[in-house]
Amino acid sequence: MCFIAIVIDARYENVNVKSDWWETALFYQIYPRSFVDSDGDGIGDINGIISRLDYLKELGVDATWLSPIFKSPMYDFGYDISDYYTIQPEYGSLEDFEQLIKKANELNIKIILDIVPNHTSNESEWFLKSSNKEEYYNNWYIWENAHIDNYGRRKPPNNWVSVFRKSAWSYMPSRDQYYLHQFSESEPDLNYRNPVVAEEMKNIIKYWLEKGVAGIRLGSINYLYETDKDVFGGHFPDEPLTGKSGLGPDDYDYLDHMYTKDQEETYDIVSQFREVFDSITLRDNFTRVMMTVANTGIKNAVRYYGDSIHSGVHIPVNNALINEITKESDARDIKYVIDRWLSYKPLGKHANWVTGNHDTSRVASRFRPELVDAFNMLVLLLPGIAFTYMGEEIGMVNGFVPWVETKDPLACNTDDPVNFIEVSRDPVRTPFQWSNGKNAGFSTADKTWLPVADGYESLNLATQRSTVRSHYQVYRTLTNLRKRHAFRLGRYESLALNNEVFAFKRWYNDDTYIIVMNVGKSYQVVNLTAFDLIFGQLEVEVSSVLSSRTYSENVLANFLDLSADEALVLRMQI
Ligand SMILES: *[C@@H]1O[C@H](CO)[C@@H](O)[C@H](O)[C@H]1NC(C)=O
Ligand SMILES: *[C@@H]1O[C@H](CO)[C@@H](O)[C@H](O)[C@H]1NC(C)=O
Ligand SMILES: CC(=O)N[C@H]1CO[C@H](CO)[C@@H](O)[C@@H]1O
Ligand SMILES: [Ca+2]
Ligand SMILES: [Ca+2]
Repeated sequence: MCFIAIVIDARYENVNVKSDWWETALFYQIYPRSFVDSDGDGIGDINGIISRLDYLKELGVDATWLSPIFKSPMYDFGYDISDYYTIQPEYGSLEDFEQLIKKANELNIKIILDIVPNHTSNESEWFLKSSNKEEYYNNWYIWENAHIDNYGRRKPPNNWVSVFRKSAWSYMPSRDQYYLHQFSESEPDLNYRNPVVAEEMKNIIKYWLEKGVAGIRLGSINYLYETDKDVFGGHFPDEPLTGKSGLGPDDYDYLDHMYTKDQEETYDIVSQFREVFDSITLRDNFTRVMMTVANTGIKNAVRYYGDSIHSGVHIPVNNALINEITKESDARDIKYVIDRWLSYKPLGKHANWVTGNHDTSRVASRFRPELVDAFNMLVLLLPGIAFTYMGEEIGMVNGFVPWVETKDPLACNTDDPVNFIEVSRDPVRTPFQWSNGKNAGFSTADKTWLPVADGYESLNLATQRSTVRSHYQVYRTLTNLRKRHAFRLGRYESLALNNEVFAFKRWYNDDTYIIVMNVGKSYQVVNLTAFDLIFGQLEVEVSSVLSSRTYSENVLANFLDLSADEALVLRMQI
């Protein structure tokens, strides 16, 4: 539902602006398995989340999205759903979930669910019935006959490779056919060319929206369709090779995925799903937010905002800071990647920023622990919507999970006890570090599902809460600052002041801020008067943990020296 922004008074203190709840919201991602374990079985759960809602409130988050909590055999830790209408028993019951919504509502925190539309679990009833060719379910998945080679041997139908490596096809004896799985073998792709499947997914979305969730995240949306095989005489064609060096036929990047990603039909099904959100939004006069994730080129990515033909989604998750900013990136790269999203995004739509999730090396490990505050400043103070993956507010680092304890199917698929570490997602899923107590305060169990990361004795919430200067304190100050008009509604301008120093300006009427971050490893001196109307002195609002500067100290606009990794939020003196 659209609300029109009405600016009544020019002075920022008195401005009365209506914007819908999600347009500048802060979304906090909880990976439920690793957040809080309430019953001592070593696995996080819903009652655990309920017990820490006050923490989310204190942090200043508006909404939390939960990685999947539905029934699952957990080969891919919940992204392989076997029953979309049931909560995974080890996480709790439907009553527990209803309690979560109720308690969250009391604190005005919104709950968002993560529903996986591309595939089910291989142990879902739908798949088992389809495997047995039960009439109604026969056509719910992508079944293909084997390719019989010159020696009469049974081979997969074509060369398609799964995102998790190796053939995207697995053989099912009961049908004497192969099924397609773009991800793990335990995640057979649904067949969206069967209208019944699309209808069922709409029912699932409706079911959870009716339960009171404020929105739903639909991941891997650009994998929903494969090419139409009827166009190719009834056979799915091979994908062409990318020619990238150092790769073999088991590697995902070996092929150019022109037939298995970003198909035109995706945008139509997205607008059909959107109608479900809109009908409930309209009825209740409360916007239910649709988020999608598509790791794809920028032009495809922004198509999810919608166009004149298709209504799009509220939040097409922008993974650019995850996928394109690396240890090697400098200030110019950061500016470029941010500008690109803002340039391609349709005018009047809302940007969003993400630096972490349950699949991505943590900021402290991907870059340096010293840059944690700088990246939190980026995410929280850039224009639009912000996402934080749990633990980034205290600068958690990747844990160490040895081969024998490795759980992630992506890592197990490497069959490589040495190099698995390069792809394993377990290190970013280790338990939240609440305190220096047993299992970092996550659980009373003797063994937790993944080991707690080393160093939790000093890196934990309790310690950071009781310290004056900590990532947590910086984060809280930023979430408060974020409520000001300059950040919620203000304009944006950015500069790479030199190769190492990225800075941006946010302003609303006469309230003006400069956020400046030295992402390099050496001392730098910059001149902020390169920004229009920045001069004289600025006051420090927030400084990174290792900065020598403190709140309300003044700095000179035309001569600002920054130590390596130093990041500041400065306010222009009026
Ligand atoms: C589902 O897939 C997993 C992982 O590949 C496998 O271990 C399991 O046996 C499969 N289940 C069925 C019912 O085929
Ligand atoms: C809908 O909700 C908005 C914001 O909560 C409120 O301002 C508006 O008056 C409501 N409209 C109707 C028709 O109830
Ligand atoms: C970011 C995200 O949602 N990643 C998930 C995408 O889907 C695969 C397959 O289900 C999961 O393994 C990822 O965790
Ligand atoms: Ca538990
Ligand atoms: Ca698919």
